[in-house]
Amino acid sequence: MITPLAQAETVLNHCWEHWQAVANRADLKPELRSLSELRKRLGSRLFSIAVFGLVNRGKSAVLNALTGETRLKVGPLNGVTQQPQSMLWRPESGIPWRVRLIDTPGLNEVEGEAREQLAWDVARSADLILFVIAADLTQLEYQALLELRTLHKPILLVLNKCDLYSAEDLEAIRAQISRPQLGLGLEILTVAACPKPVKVRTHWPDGRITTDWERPAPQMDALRGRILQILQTEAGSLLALNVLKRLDRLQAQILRKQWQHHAGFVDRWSKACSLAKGLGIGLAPLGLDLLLAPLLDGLWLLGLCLRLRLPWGTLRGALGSRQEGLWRPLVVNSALLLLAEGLGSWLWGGWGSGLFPGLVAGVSLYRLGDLAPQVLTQFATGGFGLAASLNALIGGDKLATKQSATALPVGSPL
Ligand SMILES: Nc1nc2c(ncn2[C@@H]2O[C@H](COP(=O)(O)OP(=O)(O)O)[C@@H](O)[C@H]2O)c(=O)[nH]1
Ligand SMILES: [Mg+2]
Repeated sequence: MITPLAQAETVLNHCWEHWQAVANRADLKPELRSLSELRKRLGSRLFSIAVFGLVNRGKSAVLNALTGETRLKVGPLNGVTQQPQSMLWRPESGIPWRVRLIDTPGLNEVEGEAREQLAWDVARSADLILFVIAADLTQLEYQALLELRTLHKPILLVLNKCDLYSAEDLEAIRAQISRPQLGLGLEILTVAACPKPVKVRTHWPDGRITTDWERPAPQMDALRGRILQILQTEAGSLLALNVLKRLDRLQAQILRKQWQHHAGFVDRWSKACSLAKGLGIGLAPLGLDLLLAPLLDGLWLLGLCLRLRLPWGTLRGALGSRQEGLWRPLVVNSALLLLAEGLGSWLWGGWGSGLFPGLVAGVSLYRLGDLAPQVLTQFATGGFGLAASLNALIGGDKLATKQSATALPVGSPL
């Protein structure tokens, strides 16, 4: 059976080869560079985990405790983590993945559009998101979670600082977060990344009693165990899903630039085809003109697809799709043409009978020009099997951790 990683690789390679023909275009350089990075990413066996949450929830502490090293600065003051920082973690022998852990500033510290964009970029690049909280959800945390969920990524909710709560309190917090009206359905993992120091009294043989403060060992088993399980069972699918989603965005960006770059051609071609259709139908005898109409429509669409280098299958998808396809306006155009034929011969007869349908056919094709780019782009974006692979991954049962971005509650039940 073909693995999701192999499937993603095939799609990515098709896409890469296809756009190589325009590799020397300056305006497409950033997208092609990103394509090449995605290819590297797919071959790297590097799994990316980003941590999000408000300030002081213990995000940096959680990552330190996961790796067992104090590599990130931890502190009670706001702004200890200023920029996203990443570190590599080799989880365990026997797991063929390296993990990139990405620490981020608190979401309530992120100010300004550029910083917010950076947070979104980190979230998009991650294969798995850890959202760290340290008590029941606040309104801000809930909103942030809803936004993150729109990325269609697996999110583990990490309830940190469990050393500060009794077992009953922890159960109550979990129940609060899991209540159905929040609609989150997230997996909650309870940890203590950096437990509060406790007083330890030592009774010495000579009768002395000393008191010291000692920090208990972190309690990370639940989170570490879950991450290792994901790495063993789902990492390939999650990486494939992430790469394909980013490819989807890249492809949409490339296509947007294609339409901009070829705007002049599209306009000239649409005008030329409309004129040809108008004249052809105006001059052709009845019967032949009805055959000519779909042929010229097809020629116009084919010309657009070839010039814009839209992937094969775009036209089939755009014409064949039941809902958003182009067949509906094309059928309307044909019906209009038939009507115009009838009206033309009834009103004017003879030579005049061809002019009216010719005019209607030309204008209706030109008007279709407003609709076609949008529909073609939509079907081209999912070309090379991208849409099918994404649907198989999102809709399939391969991902136990996947969360659907649909069915979110409207308004805030907090
Ligand atoms: N009691 C307790 N305090 C913690 C725990 N984890 C982190 N902290 C404290 O929370 C504060 C913020 O930690 P930090 O990792 O810098 O938070 P960040 O801003 O979310 O990255 C620090 O003073 C940590 O010592 C925990 O498990 N238990
Ligand atoms: Mg921090």
